[in-house]
Amino acid sequence: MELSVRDYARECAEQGLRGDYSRCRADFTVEQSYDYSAEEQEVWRLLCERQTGLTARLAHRSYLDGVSALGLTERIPDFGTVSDRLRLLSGWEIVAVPGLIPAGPFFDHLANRRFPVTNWLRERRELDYIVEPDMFHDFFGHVPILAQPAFADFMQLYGTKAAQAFELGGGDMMTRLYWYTAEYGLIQQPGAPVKAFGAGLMSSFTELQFAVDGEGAHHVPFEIETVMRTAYEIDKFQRAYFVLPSFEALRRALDRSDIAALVGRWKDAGPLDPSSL
Ligand code: HBI
Ligand code: FE
Repeated sequence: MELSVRDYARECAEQGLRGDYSRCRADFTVEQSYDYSAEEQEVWRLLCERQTGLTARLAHRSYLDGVSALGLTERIPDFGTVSDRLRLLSGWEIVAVPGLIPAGPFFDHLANRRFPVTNWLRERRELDYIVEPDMFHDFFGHVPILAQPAFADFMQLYGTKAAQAFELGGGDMMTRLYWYTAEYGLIQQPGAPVKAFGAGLMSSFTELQFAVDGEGAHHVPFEIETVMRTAYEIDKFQRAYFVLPSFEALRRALDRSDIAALVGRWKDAGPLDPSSL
């Protein structure tokens, strides 16, 4: 049984999560009321200014194209405007949410080409690190690459297959796939050194630099079954980064995977140590 919005709101408040879940609809979306303070706009500008200094060199071309096409860096973006542009580019749209939402509704949004974007922004003292996803992580990290057609298809397919995998007890395996691609993925770009595209990297000043060309960053060729078996850590730099040959390869790998068979084979096995790959 899915949690009701009210039960989830109470749980989030008890756990000290920051979002206001009191105005959620049944699918956990809210209105974006565009009434950000001058301080919030300034924090947004600072975050974007600092991060675009890095992404120009370290991010994949498709990510950079997405940022320019969607117009994200001048001020806090308007959700409706970004949705209109994204719809034309890849058939995706964004919806506003108060923060983390339960896995079921999250996958349902993805399966319908809607990306949930958190409607509140971190504070000035949190420029470097924040535990929960905020608007900067979601907008600057996740949204630009949704304009890339093969990645856009992968994310929709992920929503569909994740729902199925969770029911079979393969939740951890699907979460690892998301973690090592949508959050911390690296990719080859023809004629260039390895680039980044994952949202956890795009929204991190320190880990983006470490992951792409840091001394000691461990790059492993992408292989979907290995990725789904590899443990990860949430509050340290990753001990392995998987490198895609192309976005099309990612889409194809998930499309061709028999998720039920993979889950059956590995769900009860202990995870692989990322340092050992
Ligand atoms: N909710 N807003 C939001 N953003 C996420 O990335 C997210 C979520 N709920 C569940 C969830 N992610 C996880 O289940 C995925 O990491 C697989
Ligand atoms: Fe994220």
